Amino acid sequence: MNPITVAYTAAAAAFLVGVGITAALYVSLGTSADRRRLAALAIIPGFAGISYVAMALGIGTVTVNGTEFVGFRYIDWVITTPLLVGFVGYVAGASRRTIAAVMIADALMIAFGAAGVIAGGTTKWILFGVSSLFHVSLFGYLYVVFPRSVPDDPMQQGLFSLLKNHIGLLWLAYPFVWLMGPEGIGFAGAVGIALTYAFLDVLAKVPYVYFFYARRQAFMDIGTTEPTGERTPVAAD
Ligand code: RET
Repeated sequence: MNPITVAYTAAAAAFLVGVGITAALYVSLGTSADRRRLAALAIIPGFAGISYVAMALGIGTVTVNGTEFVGFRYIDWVITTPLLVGFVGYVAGASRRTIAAVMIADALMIAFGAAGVIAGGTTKWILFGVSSLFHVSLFGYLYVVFPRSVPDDPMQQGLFSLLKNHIGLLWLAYPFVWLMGPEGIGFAGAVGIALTYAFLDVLAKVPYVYFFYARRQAFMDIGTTEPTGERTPVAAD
């Protein structure tokens, strides 16, 4: 069996675990006001899983300018990475406007990266540069803009800082992988790059949704469910 197909199939299975985690989160949120919005987290591993199945089957993969363009990789990223950064903004209590702005900047980063693979010659490097500028802007949102609005709730602060650093570290790898692969300077081949992306994508998404599950208390409105009247004392033993 082709190693790329094996890696993509394994990744698709890992994303299924991610979907399971988002389902568990949904169930455990009960009557929380955040429940409906957080249901959209399921799209992150869900869409990635579908994309990996398509990639394993070779759907959407074409050769352009002598380089393989894995269409579903970029379709997956353009849908799911805005959600990854958008939800960090949501946890940070950012305004709808700010969340929309970060999601658009992210989608443009992916779109310019994809265009860079398709374009050849000097244009490729210009597009890579533009995509990288959007990448840098994301770090500005994560480390400068979002921290300003985080509510005074330790659970929410903890989740925000976890997500921020998870993205801040892992996403740095992507432009380097792109640069090293056949779409860039070609130090690494198609198999190495495919395995690396599969590994990075699983790490970027499955732990991400798990962090929401592990810190779900941040969405549980504990303050309002606290009994307000007299407590019935529990029999002492
Ligand atoms: C590209 C190439 C051009 C320059 C830059 C890139 C950045 C991509 C990133 C992708 C993140 C993907 C994730 C996927 C999860 O499944 C498009 C590779 C800056 C940051 C987190």
